[in-house]
Amino acid sequence: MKEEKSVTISRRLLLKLLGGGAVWLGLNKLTPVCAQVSGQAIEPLPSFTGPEANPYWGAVGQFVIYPQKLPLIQLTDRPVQLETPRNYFLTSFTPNAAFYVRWHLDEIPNGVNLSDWRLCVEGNVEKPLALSMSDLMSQFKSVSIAAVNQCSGNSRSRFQPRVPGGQWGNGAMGNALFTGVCLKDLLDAAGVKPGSSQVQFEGLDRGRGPEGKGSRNYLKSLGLSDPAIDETIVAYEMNGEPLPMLNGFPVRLVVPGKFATYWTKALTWIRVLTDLDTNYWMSKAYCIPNTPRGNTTPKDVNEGRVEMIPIGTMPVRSFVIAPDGSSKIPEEMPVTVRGIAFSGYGRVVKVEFSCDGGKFWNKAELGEDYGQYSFRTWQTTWIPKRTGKYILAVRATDERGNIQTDKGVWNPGGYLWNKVERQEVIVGAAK
Ligand SMILES: Nc1nc2c(c(=O)[nH]1)N[C@H]1C(S)=C(S)[C@@H](COP(=O)(O)O)O[C@H]1N2
Ligand SMILES: [Mo]
Repeated sequence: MKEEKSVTISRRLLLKLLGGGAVWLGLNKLTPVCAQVSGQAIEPLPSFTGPEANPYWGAVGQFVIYPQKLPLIQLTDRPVQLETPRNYFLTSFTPNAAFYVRWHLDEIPNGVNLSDWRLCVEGNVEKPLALSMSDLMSQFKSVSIAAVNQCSGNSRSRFQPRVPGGQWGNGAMGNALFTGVCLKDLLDAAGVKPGSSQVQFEGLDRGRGPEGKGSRNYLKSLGLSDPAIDETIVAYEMNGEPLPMLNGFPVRLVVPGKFATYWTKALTWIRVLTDLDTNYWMSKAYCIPNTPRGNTTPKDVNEGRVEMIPIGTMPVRSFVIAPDGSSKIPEEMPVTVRGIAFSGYGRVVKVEFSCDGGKFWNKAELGEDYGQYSFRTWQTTWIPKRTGKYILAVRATDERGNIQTDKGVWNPGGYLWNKVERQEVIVGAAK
C-alpha cells in the first residue's frame, strides 16, 4: 500500500538531517558495550525474559548494546549480527533501536557526511545522476510503506541437519514504516537505455567477504522486469526517523515482500546492467533449490542434483509472542495470547490458534491492517481448563491461499523456514 506523504514531513526530516549546520550524522565508533555493564541511556523494555527463559525462540548469545541500539542478542561481532529479542514483536512496528542487524562485511560505515554523500544512478542510462539528500527529498515524490524486513536465514538454528551460517532464532526480522522515493522514479529520471537487464545495488560497506570468496563489496541485483521493481523504494526514513547507522543510514533499499538480502543498506550506487549479475552474492550466496518450498536433502545436494536459483519472496509465517513460557499460567483464568503474522505473497487473511499442539484450531482476531507487506498482529483469549502442560500453536493463511504446515524445509543455505510455530506453557492451580 503506497500512500503519498505530505512534503512537510520530508521537509521536517530534511531539517533534522541537514539542520543546525551539523551535516555529520556520525558515530565515533560502532563498538558494542556489554548490556550488563553499560550506563543505561536508553531504557530497554521491562518484560525482557532472556534466552534462558525460553532457549528456543531467540538465538543463544549475550546481550550487547551498539550505538543507537537497545540491548540485542549478539550472533557475531565481525561482521555485526544482532538479533531482536522476542518481546519487541508484541506490536506491529519494531522500534528502530530494537531492529535486528546483519552485515556481511567488516568495514561498515560509522558515519556519513551528507554534504559529500551522493546517491549515484549509473550504468546503462541516458543521463547518470548524482543526487544529494536534499535532491532526493525535494525532486522526487515521497512515498511510505509498512514492510517486513526478514533475513533469509531467520530461524536457521532450526535446521536439521544443521547448516553453516548465523544460527538465528526467530528474531532476524522486523517491521517498519519506510519513507523515501520510488526506485522507478530514479530510474526514469536517469533514463534506462534499451538492452538493460538488471539493476544492481551497492552500499558503502567493504571487506573481505566470506573466507576464500574474494568479494570486496556486497552487490545485489533485481531484474528490471521483476514486478517488485515497481514497489521498491529508496528509504531515508524508518518509523519517522532517520535510519539507524547499523540499519543503513542514510538510505536503504526496501523491496516489499522479498527477503532482506535485496534491501541494500547505505545504498550509494544504483547501476543499470546489460548482463546478468553473476557476482558471488547473486550466484552463490542466497540461492535456494528450484523446488517446491525450496526444499531438498543433503544427499541430493551432494550428488549435484539440485538446481539453485536466487532467493525471492518470503513465505507466510506467524508467531506466538505471549505467553512465552517463562511463567506459570493460572488455571481457569483468561489469557490473551498474542503474536504477529506476515507473508511476502499477500495480505494475511486468517490466523488460527491451537492450545492442543495443532489438533484443533480456532480463528484468532486480527489486529490493524497496515498494508499487505506489514506485520499483522493477532490475538485470542484462551481459558485453560485444567492444570498441566499445553502446547500452543499458530498458523497463518495469506490471500493467495498459502498456509503454514508442520513440514519444515531443508536447504544448504538455511533459508525459507516457515513451519508452524509452537510454544509450551505450564498451567498451575489458581490460588
Ligand atoms: N550494504 C549492505 N546491505 C545489506 C547487507 C549487507 O551486508 N550490506 N545485508 C543484507 C541482508 S542479508 C540483510 S538480512 C539485511 C539486514 O538488514 P538490517 O541490518 O537493517 O536488519 O540487510 C541487507 N542489506
Ligand atoms: Mo540476510
